[in-house]
Amino acid sequence: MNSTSPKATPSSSSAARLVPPTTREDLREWVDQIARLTTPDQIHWCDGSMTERQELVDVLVATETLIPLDGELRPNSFLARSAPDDVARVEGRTFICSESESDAGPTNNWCDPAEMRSTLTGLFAGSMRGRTLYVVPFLMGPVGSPVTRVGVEITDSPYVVVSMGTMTRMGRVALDIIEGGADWVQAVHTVGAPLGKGEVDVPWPCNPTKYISHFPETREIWSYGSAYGGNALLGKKAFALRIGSVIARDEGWLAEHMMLVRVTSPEGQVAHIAAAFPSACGKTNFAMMQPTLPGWQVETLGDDIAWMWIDDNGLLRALNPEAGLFGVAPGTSDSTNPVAIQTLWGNTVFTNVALTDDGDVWWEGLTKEKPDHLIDWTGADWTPASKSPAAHPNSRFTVAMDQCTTAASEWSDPRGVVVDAIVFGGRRSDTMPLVTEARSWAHGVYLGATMASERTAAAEGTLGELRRDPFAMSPFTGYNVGEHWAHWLSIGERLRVSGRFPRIFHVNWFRRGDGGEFLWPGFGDNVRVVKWMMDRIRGDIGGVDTPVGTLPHPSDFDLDGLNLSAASANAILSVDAAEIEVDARDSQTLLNLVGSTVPSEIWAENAETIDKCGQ
Ligand code: GTP
Ligand code: SPV
Ligand code: MN
Repeated sequence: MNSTSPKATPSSSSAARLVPPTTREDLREWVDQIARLTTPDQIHWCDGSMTERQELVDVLVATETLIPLDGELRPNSFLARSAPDDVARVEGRTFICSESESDAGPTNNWCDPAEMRSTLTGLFAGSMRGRTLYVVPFLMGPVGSPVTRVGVEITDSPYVVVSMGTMTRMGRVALDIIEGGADWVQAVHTVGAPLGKGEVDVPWPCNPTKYISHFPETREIWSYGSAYGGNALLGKKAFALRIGSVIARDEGWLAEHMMLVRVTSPEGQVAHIAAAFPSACGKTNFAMMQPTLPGWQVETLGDDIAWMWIDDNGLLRALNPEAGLFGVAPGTSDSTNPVAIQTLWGNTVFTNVALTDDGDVWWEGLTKEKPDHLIDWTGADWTPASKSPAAHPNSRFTVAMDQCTTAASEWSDPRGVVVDAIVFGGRRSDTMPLVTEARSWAHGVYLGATMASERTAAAEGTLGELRRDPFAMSPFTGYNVGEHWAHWLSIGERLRVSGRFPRIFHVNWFRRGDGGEFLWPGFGDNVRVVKWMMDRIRGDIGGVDTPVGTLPHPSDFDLDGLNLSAASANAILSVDAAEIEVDARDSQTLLNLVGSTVPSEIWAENAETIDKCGQ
């Protein structure tokens, strides 16, 4: 169908939007082409206004996709319950369709682009029947930044539109930039659930068949069958990381899975820290940290993605391209993350958490006492005697960054901030110490390349299984992982000009004792690690040279007031050379898999690590 068909005029207010609000023929032609393929009943060009958001929310409430929460307890907030088989990113169904298989590299699923196009054309044909096709123009990054990019997502899910309205700068603001001549990334999404005439919709339409496909050469994204998170909110992982990393490689900057904060010490020392942890491993918590040490302040700039570039003075700068938070709910509480709890006071969409009897939300870890009765994330009655969790382990909240009570005013500054420290970290029960500083930029790149973490519920897979997750980007690098490492090394070469290198650290909040308990209190006490980093950046203190880098000298590390046994402190603040050697040799499995694209510097760092273990 085409957008001017009379059948496509459901009401006067939507009709107004049938006239494409752009003079860009290429954009109109693309939307027409997708509409001809997917045959929606109508087309809605999103302007990003509050009126539009309200109209969409009304639609979502009518289809019971959004359940309004109690207006006093959680104003203007909603609960969404997904289909039980659409609860997280699907890495096994995520494809990088580069012309050549070697460009995707051995850690991505590759598919020949022609073959994928043919599969997708078959799946997308008629896929929006009975639905509205929404055209969602959006920006990744604030207006005016050198790295800001434009995307247009076509979707048939109003839940996705509302979420994109929170997670990105969506609507007119992006269309104006396209109008001004900007290129945009094409992102096409369908839930894959066409509606027959008179057929009543389900609250969470989706399809058991799922494809999250990326075409790096043509900068296109095609997503089929899921409405959940990174599978469907295509500005996030698909654009800002997978396609973003390809653009960044080509243009000489970095698109990374990192949170971004500004830390101020009691003496007024300021540092900007970017940290890459795998999914559900503590980025949001770090980004909103409430330091337990007096006088310290952490301000939030971003919680999931950082785009970084070298400015005219040779400094590495970073900004958060998103405008909202899509954070993990379970484990979030007044004691672990009070800032998140404050931020979620209202205007929030919760997905797959539990519903309380008074119309509020609950998840595991929110309160010490479990409520006597809940409706769980599947819609079933739940009591503390129930065997399964009330909230899905990957349940999430979607809320505007503006509402974050610790957001730094610069969070949307197009100039970004100068990065003083880069932190890598994983969830490791053993081996890796609480903190170590890399010996050099190349050693830091090696630590990032070989980092490992135990699997979480943020993606499918065996929970707790240790996997290498280079730069916390394993599911997100849109090109050959070995080239990603080489790209990081080349950024280091370019930083030589100014000599202003961010320091590189590796942290592990997740060491466990023999009984499986966490040895380190974590959360607000992580400021103690940050304090050590700031002392190192200032150059005031030395450290202990070990095979994994420089560890704190125990006398330089602030453990005052912590109830930490000497044995625990020793376990997390030292390394066992034999364990590090085992780990370094285990990393060789990944290096061998990556093969010819592994930079020689990375093998050299691996050899040096093993060498030092023998000394
Ligand atoms: P994505 O949004 O999936 O990319 O994840 P994220 O890295 O932002 O994850 P988040 O900060 O939401 O981490 C979620 C999980 O990590 C929760 O289970 C937290 O309780 C746990 N967590 C975060 N920080 C700490 C810490 O310092 N110590 C411990 N033990 N757990 C932590
Ligand atoms: C992650 O899994 O790293 C997330 C959530 O940040 S999602 O957007 O679903 O990818
Ligand atoms: Mn993430």
